[in-house]
Amino acid sequence: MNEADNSGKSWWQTLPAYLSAIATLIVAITGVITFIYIYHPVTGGKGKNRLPFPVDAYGNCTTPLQHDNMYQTGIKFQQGEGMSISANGDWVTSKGRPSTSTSDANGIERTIDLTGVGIPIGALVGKIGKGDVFFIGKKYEQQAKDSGELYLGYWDNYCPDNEGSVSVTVVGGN
Ligand SMILES: [Ca+2]
Repeated sequence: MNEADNSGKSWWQTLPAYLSAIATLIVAITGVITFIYIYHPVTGGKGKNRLPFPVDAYGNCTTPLQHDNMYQTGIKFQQGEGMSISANGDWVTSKGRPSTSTSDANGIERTIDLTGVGIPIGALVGKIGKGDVFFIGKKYEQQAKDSGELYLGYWDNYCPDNEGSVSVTVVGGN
């Protein structure tokens, strides 16, 4: 009799904890699904059927002093909005010295930073509206740092000897 009473009491005391745990689980699962929807490059996000942009090492060359030639995507982001950017292909920062100056969108080497702002030469960079230039590389999944149109460029300190382009896919924004 006492044992039955105890187990009954124990069950009722434990119930709120179970409900709380289930509620927490539901919230967590919803969060994961939302995250996947926003960031997943194929199943989620706006603009998933957009064609890639050809960003050119020469035509879209970008330096600390010159952002005027960045590729204008026409896609506008709101600060905090999820964005997914991926880039395929190789480009060259010094024609005639391809073995040492060819790279993918991650840049020649993470340590080669001739411009002094922490971004390697040869990297794909972005800028949103009037915000600062930021490193994108081959794969970038972040929330937008600023609001405005997304611009893309090739990061360098000397542009006339550049060659090649990468194909950039952008998911998110309007
Ligand atoms: Ca160059």
